[in-house]
Amino acid sequence: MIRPIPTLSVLAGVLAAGLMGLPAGAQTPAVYPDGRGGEVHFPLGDISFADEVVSFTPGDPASGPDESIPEEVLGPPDYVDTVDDNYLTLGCGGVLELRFTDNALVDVDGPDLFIFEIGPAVEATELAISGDGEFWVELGRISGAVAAVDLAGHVDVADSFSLVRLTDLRETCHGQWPGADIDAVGAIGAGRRVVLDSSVLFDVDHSDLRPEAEAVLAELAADIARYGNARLLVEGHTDDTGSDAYNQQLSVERASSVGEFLIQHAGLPAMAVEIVGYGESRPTVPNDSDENRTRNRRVEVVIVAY
Ligand SMILES: [Ca+2]
Ligand SMILES: [Ca+2]
Ligand SMILES: [Ca+2]
Repeated sequence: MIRPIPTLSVLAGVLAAGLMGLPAGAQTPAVYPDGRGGEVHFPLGDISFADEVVSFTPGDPASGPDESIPEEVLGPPDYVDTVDDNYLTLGCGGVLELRFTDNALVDVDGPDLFIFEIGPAVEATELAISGDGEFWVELGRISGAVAAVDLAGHVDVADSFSLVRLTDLRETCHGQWPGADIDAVGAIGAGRRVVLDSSVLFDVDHSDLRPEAEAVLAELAADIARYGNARLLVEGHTDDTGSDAYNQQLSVERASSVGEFLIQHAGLPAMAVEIVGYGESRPTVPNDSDENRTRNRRVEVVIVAY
């Protein structure tokens, strides 16, 4: 279920396309009906929404098979009326875990996470978010008419999150649709996530940029400059070879090299760039082959426009 990381050549192609007149950063704000007569604005448009189902544990009782397909929650809201099946019924106590891949959930001014729930009222659902799948930040519950959640007070400005977990709180356990009915999950507070392959950026065990890296990063910097006001999270990651402490240090130094280059070339003030080293703590895939370790050695840049 894990989407392959774009290779740098693909990325370079995307960035080149960005320079040829596409909207800056492929960022197209859009407004979506909230299902209750109102609208919700998403600065990143369609990429704002959840991209992958990590797991789904139906509740007990569960709903019928047509309402128990977790992939119906992915992408923008598409529920039209009660006869379509474009939503997931969690079932009583059901648990759904979702991943953002092309975007990252961050704290911006105002609400950051929006749950598109269908039906007459938002049924009580507990929300949690995570960056690594192990440490979860509990955001509390949504219920009544409230479907938006603000991360402020729960997270740090340098944090980004890729995982969201919804747990039905067993308040509606009867009828055809037991538990919460979810159409879509979107990040209002979001940044575009760009993944850079460390083997292109750096020589083994080094943190100074290779000449080949500078050409790619210059294109990324030009792309970022088109946003106008933006802040960046630059996140370094390693594989699991070597000690935790060594990998932590290497990941910080590599993220710093990328961050300093982008500050110089994207015209951003230094305070707009947060450097974070995650060491080996957030692998994209299990560190069980050379190929997977290569994928885990990366620097991710989250671009948050404001
Ligand atoms: Ca997405
Ligand atoms: Ca917020
Ligand atoms: Ca849907």
